[in-house]
Amino acid sequence: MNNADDEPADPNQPGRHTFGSYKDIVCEYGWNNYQLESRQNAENSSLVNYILSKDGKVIYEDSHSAANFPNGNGLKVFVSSPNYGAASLFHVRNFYVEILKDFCDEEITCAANSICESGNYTCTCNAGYSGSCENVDCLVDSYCDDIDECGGIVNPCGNSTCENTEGSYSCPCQTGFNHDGDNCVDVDECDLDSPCPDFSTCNNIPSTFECGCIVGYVTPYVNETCRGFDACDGFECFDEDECAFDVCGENTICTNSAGSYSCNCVEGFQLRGNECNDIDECTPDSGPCPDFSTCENAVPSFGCFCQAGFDGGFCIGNECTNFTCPDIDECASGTHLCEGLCLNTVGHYTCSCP
Ligand SMILES: [Ca+2]
Ligand SMILES: [Ca+2]
Ligand SMILES: [Ca+2]
Ligand SMILES: [Ca+2]
Repeated sequence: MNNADDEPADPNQPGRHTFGSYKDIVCEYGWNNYQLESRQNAENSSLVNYILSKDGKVIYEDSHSAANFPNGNGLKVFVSSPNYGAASLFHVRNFYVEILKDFCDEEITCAANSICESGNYTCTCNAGYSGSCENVDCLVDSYCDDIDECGGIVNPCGNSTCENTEGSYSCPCQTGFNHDGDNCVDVDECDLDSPCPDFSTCNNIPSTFECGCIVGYVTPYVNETCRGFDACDGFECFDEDECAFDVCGENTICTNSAGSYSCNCVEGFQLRGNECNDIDECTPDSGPCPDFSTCENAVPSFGCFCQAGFDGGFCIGNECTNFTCPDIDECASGTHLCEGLCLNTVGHYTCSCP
């Protein structure tokens, strides 16, 4: 059957084009990159069919086998002839080829998270997504799902945490670490923020930092140190009153000061080594005691005792300032034992006959 009277295939029109001497134009798709041409064989008058590229290059010629048709690349070849495969092209009547125009200009609805690629006639999943969308058929019931990059054996984040996100993933560092390229390195909070209060030191440690009072200062906190911003919020260091404790030892006076304290010996004691020992005021000689008295050391302090024949008695410590031991005039006081004349002397007296 010859359909020569049919409307000839216009290679510049969208359509479905039939090979051979039959033309079955159904305008559905675009005619864009290829042309169809039928030429008569000079020897036997048979028709030879060609698919030509736009620049005239023969892509398909005189084939009885649809398997040789260049499916893909915008061509879809269909064979519906019951005589397909016969020797003569005349018997191959209902070959037709659909040539798609710009794929993405069609009313193409690609799956969510995919993009239409005109040159490949596909919808391709966006980066970070994968799914069933690999060819034209993907338009129906296709999908592009987020790739869980963190779910594989290899951690794309190296030594840091992998966090899957929609369409991508991230590699957040743990708290207290910052990115340095691909690595997570500890943040030196002490260097950046001075997060510790007065009278404390800041110690940077992996993932956090620690505040501790300097020597001489204490905190009312249960722990002597705090760790991290939350725990150190409100952390304070106060001067320690060391004198509230027996830090100086015996015979001392403790004096508290900001960040420290001092120990002094009480009066009558002096520091020897780390101890306050009694001062032996009577060494050397008689020490602070006046003439005609005997010095006796005591703990603390000392005493001056007037010798026999001298008045004044005794004094203890500070009482001995200006203390004297005056001679007793036994002759005048009548305490002498002379039967004759009495002659007073320093510290005693003498008797003589009248
Ligand atoms: Ca992801
Ligand atoms: Ca740190
Ligand atoms: Ca103190
Ligand atoms: Ca003494």
